[in-house]
Amino acid sequence: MEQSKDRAVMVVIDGVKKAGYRFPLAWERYEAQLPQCSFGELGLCCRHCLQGPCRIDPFGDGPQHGVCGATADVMVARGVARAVAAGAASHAGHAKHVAHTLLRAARGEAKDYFVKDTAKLQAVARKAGVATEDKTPEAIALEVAEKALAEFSEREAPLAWTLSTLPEQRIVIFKKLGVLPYGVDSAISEVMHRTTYGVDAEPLNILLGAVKCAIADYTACHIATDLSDILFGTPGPVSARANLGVIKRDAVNIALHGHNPLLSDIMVQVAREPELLDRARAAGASGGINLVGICCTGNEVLMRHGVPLATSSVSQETAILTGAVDAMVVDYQCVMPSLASVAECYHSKLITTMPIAKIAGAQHFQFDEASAKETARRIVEAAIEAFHRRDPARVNIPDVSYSAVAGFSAEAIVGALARVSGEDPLKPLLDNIVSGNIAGVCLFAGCNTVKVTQDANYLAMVRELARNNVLILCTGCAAGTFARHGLMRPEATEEYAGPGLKGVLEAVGEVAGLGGPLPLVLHLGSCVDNSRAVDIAVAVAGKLGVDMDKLPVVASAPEPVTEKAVAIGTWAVALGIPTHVGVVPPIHGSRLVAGTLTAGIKELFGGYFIAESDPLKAAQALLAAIKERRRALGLAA
Ligand code: NFS
Ligand code: SF4
Repeated sequence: MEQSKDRAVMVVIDGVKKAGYRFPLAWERYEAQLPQCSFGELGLCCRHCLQGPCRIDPFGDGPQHGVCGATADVMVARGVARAVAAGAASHAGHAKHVAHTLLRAARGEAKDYFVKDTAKLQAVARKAGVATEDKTPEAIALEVAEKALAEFSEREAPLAWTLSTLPEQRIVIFKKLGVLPYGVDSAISEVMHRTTYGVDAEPLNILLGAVKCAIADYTACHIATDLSDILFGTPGPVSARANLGVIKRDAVNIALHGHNPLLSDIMVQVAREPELLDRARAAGASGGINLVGICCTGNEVLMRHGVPLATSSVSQETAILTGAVDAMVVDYQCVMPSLASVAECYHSKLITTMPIAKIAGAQHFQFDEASAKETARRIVEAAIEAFHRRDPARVNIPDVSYSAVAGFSAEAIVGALARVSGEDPLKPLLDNIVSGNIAGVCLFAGCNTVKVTQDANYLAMVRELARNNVLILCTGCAAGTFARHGLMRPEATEEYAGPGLKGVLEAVGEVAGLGGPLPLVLHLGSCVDNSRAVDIAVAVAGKLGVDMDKLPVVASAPEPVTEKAVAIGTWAVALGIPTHVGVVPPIHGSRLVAGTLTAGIKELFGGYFIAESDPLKAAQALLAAIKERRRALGLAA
């Protein structure tokens, strides 16, 4: 199988092959794993106690129960629930990290952080129920941070961020089904409890536990987005470039990889300091210091500072293989441990920064918010030092990069629409949905995987949906894909949008002063910023006076990898959204679980999973879901 549809990625892979270097990359390591274990693929393997591992024979000839008596249904449901819990734990860790930093900033204990966006602070305070009259921004921020942190442990009441960001009808459904979380961390912990040896053995009950945890995950994502905006600013449209061609031969290149803006935003601030720039130039880097982003932290700095995006998840190793990345700085999540060995073959430094995410072979610079800039400066110095050792003969930077317009936060979208229809900004969006110029909305989210030729599913699906006048939103590595392929440009609108959609994107782009149409896909940010998509959907639902499961809104993770993607997909379904996954998670060992997630769950929440590996069939399924909803709303389909 071809590794990637991304020309730049292929140039780099071919380059190292031709040069005779031997690096097994993710794709080769995957091949070495084949055939992967079918018990695992089906979800029919359990290791939750020391009597295991237990496996169930999918053909019915061998054992049908684990040692404790767990059935296939129980095993598969427990597997799904634990994946959701792990994903939620990641988002919760990220969100708490931001909340603690906001708290420390408000107390004056983290001098490099401060309230940057007071309007967002006010808005979030309102949501969180924090009074703001006669208070300084710091005093408000302190209370908001405390409120946020209080969302994590078990409380007596449902969570402020869940209640204040979702429609009332959804909350009623959640309450009725017992899936309204009373604490983010406690919901995660509850899944671990109920899926351990000898606890919950009712598969549908376990799945409801997974849904509850997924709603907690949504809440954590929203907190992460809100508090990051307070500290670093709410994104607005910004132009940048994307793909490996943004790495510069004549500059000290530092790749920012991972997730949290706490580190990467500070890196951006420090890399602009004249003293460090002088040192880079003195070292022979006439182009100064060039920061590039990878994965979600790349999205964070792309949408707030226009930092170019180098590449995304599955191709992260190729950044180092250009031979011109002097340092790659990582925090946590989606960072392949293999980066250490790839970096070792070059002059590149892999720098870890978080106490919970060290990598053998990497250099560790402990990051503490109290001394953030100091650490960031030391990292830049280390990169300059590595630049001295770069071997120009091994540099192979593909000449591929596209311009991209990013940073469409909910606020930015409403702001752009307000220029069309001041007093009632959502009206043009609604009018165009009603008239059918916009058939519906699809949010693309999630990763790139070795199991699909990188980007292939995204590209096939987005063209098909856009041609059919579906408005496209994107986050995470989905956004990375579209940016790397030039689909986040106005030119892509001209090329791929159906006539109705094109007209809308042109009209809004003109009025919003972009000097051309809005890009074909609207970049909402990182994976936690899927919460921004929810904000938009909730506002539209409110305006239409319906719950979210009535909206012609769908979601897709065509190339998912992580447990975070499983958590996000699950909450999207719980919020009433038909959600496609292009790599089928290990659920097919249980007809009951697979059937519930792809069909039965619709009766409870309105949303459901569409598991389809063929991108064109997937696009058709999403279009059918959009049409079904349009008809139910009495709109022409
Ligand atoms: Ni989302 Fe971001 Fe990318 Fe997937 Fe990983 S970077 S949090 S999980 S791989 S989209
Ligand atoms: Fe086997 Fe049950 Fe233990 Fe799982 S929990 S390993 S099925 S005995």
